[in-house]
Amino acid sequence: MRELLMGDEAVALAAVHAGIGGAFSYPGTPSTEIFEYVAQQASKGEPVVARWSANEKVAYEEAMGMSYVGQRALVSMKHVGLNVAADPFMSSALTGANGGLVLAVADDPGMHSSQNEQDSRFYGQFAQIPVFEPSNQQEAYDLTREAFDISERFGIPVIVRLVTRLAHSRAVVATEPRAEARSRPRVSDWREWTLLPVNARRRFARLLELQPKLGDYATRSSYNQLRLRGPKGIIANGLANNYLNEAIGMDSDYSVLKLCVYPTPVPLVRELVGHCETITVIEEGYPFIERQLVGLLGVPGKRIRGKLDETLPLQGELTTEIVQKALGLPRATVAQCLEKIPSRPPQLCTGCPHCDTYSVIVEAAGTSVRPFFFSDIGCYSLAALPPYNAIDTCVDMGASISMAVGAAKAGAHPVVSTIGDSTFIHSGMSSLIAAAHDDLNMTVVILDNALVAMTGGQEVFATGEDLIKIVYGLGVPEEHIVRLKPVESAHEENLSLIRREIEHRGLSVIVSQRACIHAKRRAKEVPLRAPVEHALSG
Ligand SMILES: Cc1ncc(C[n+]2csc(CCOP(=O)(O)OP(=O)(O)O)c2C)c(N)n1
Ligand code: SF4
Repeated sequence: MRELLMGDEAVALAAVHAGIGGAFSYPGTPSTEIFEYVAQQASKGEPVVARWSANEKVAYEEAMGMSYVGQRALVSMKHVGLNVAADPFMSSALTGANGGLVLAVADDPGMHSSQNEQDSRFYGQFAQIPVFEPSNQQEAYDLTREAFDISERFGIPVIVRLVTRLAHSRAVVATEPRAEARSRPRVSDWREWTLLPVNARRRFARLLELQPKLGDYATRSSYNQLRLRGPKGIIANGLANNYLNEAIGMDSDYSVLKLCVYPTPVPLVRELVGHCETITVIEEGYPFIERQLVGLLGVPGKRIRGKLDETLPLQGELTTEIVQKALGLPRATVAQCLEKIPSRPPQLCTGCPHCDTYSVIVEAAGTSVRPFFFSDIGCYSLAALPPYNAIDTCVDMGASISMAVGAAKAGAHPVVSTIGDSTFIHSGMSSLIAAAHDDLNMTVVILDNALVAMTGGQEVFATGEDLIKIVYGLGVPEEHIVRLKPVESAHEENLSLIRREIEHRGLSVIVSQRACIHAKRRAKEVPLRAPVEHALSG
């Protein structure tokens, strides 16, 4: 079969065709569509479980559980999600995998919709497991299928790393017939998955013993391709190969190593370096290969060019034009035209409930003492901009409450934290327990818009009275759990209510309850598609 697929969809379909029992994820651009495509396949009758998880750590552990009992599992997330899942991820390299366990992680160079840039290849190296990095949608499909086989062959998890341009662009993909879903026998030795130090030492030794085999596998992989021609050498990773091919064409005299499977295939790198006088390393992401190549002292007699000597920029996405410039080739004119397009600042939708909530917070806060406004990641982060200017911090999911705890403990007042419902469930709840336990002098506003709006409107685990019950269950005094309806007609009432709770010398939680204006439309759509995609963070 041939299908027109986004990179994300190619990964999802490959996983379904590889016979996964389930897919687990927490939304985040540019990875969201991986899970949504699996969910779409499940709704068409594929025997696959697809359920959003409360956060990425939970998603990873759910996938581990499925692998442990012998079924194949896919877990997907955006790059910063892997920071949240890092704890089980790192230990899963020791437990290993039973049913194939594949982590699809989507990096966002250029920060199109993220709070930072990071390169997940380092996580693969850190955990000492294979990383597959497709250069196009066909490879996204093929390599994901191979990832499940390799995971089972070596008994370890495998990372499939995508980047935004690949995740969100489409190409025709030739697919293979679906494999029969097979369950592997249960793990017979309890010591494999029980990482008491005595077992963990043994499992770590096993992981170290695997390394030469993994290196050998990567060197032989047909996805790593070495083409020896002239004395000018190039190493390009994953998607960067597209920019390179566009810049130099297929018949150029450059010697090229196309790198898509890690651990780094050292013999191939050595062969290229031995053959060439200069090596230009073109990487989408950090200078990961380049650093390995240069080390502390460089390669005697060879010139290594790349991000470290500023031949290519250290920050942002690559483009064909950047690659052309790095190689001293004439620059295409397309980029010059694109540079002239004015940027459009993101905005909250007209009629958004967050607008009413923030206008009342700003008015209640007054002008004499500006509160310390701690906030979080979601559509509501846009309240950092005029006319609200009501956000002083936005760092990582869940940080608003924990940072407010730190500020309250330092004696600051007023301290106001704003957090969305999904972010609260993701990682705000655990911080609120401490605030409630010590009855800290701070005000938390939970923006309950009944869905995960910023990433396209996925469902939340708790909204309305269910959310109130969670807040109560975490120990917040009932008399300081306040419901607020963010509508213009209730403005005066809301104003006195927020003023009262900010003045209260203890913890208050105000739950602002009104659905996102896209909620009804979203409820009708299966599978879910994004009503808005903000350029701020997702
Ligand atoms: C660790 C991590 N995972 C996922 C994301 C992507 N992301 C950004 S905001 C957000 C949730 C926003 O939902 P909510 O808190 O309900 O606010 P809303 O957008 O609905 O206002 C997600 C999943 C992220 N930035 N960081
Ligand atoms: S998508 Fe919903 S929550 Fe986000 S800005 Fe628009 S109305 Fe507000």
